Amino acid sequence: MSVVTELGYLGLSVSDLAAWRAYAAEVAGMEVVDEGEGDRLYLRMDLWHHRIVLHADGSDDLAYMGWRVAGPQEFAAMQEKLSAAEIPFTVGTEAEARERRVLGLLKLADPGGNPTEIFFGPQVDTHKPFHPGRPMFGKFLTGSQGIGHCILRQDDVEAAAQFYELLGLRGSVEYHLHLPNGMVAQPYFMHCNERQHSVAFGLGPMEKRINHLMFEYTDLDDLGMAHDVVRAKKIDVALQLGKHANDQALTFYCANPSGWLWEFGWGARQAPSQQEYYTRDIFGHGNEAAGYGMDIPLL
Ligand code: MBD
Ligand code: FE
Repeated sequence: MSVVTELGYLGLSVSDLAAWRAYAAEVAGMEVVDEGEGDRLYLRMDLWHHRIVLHADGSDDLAYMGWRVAGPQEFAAMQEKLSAAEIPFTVGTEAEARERRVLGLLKLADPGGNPTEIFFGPQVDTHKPFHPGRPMFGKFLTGSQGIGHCILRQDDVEAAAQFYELLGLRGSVEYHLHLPNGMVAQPYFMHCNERQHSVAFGLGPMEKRINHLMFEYTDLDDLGMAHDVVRAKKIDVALQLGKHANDQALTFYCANPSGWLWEFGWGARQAPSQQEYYTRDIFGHGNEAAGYGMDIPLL
């Protein structure tokens, strides 16, 4: 049995690399690494070589998601599982693995068409202390919980759930949200480690592949500092500070330079062992800037 253990890395397509460099460092506090390639920047959140690659290729969307398996045996077993399920994939060449700074990877697409990679053996630069892009009180919460979570476009929620179950994630609908138009939004959340969810979908039609990336600070004061910077720079806030019912994280959502959202968070609880659903959040998360696909009534 081979299962993915974390959402390990992300590739983002961007049009304005300079704006992204400033945003990642000065707003979020990530470490920007420029290896002089010209077409990309690396974002560090911990001791890994990188957690995010910004590819300056002109589109402003998710480029790929990297899901980790433990090692070479699990990587081989995952290939067998995908083949048995008749899900097409290609095994990355040595050059492709080197480009991602991993020992091995395969490439496929999820049912929503989102480019997906499964890898093992990330390059971890234990000799190079994490150096935040701005002063930080604490760290990014990664480790066995991975980078954070993504909300993705999926036209067929059932197919998406089946695909991510095959990869080894678990979950179901966690909210029934009554929309002004009389419909009930039923977003679906899935996890593969202590992080309450690593991927979610089912929020309706979306323009981009990704609605948001959520990442988490270990220290509440870093969330507060990020919030101050976002307000001082007058960056669009789509959802105000509030606490979700499912992961119980204190978060807010603001626009990134590609026009989709980053959800800044702190204090999430771990996934309960049995399924629950909610009809609203604990507090906050009021709608502010419209048009980011998060105009949903969480309260
Ligand atoms: C989340 O992280 C989220 O983005 C939404 C919409 C609801 C609950 C938790
Ligand atoms: Fe979220």
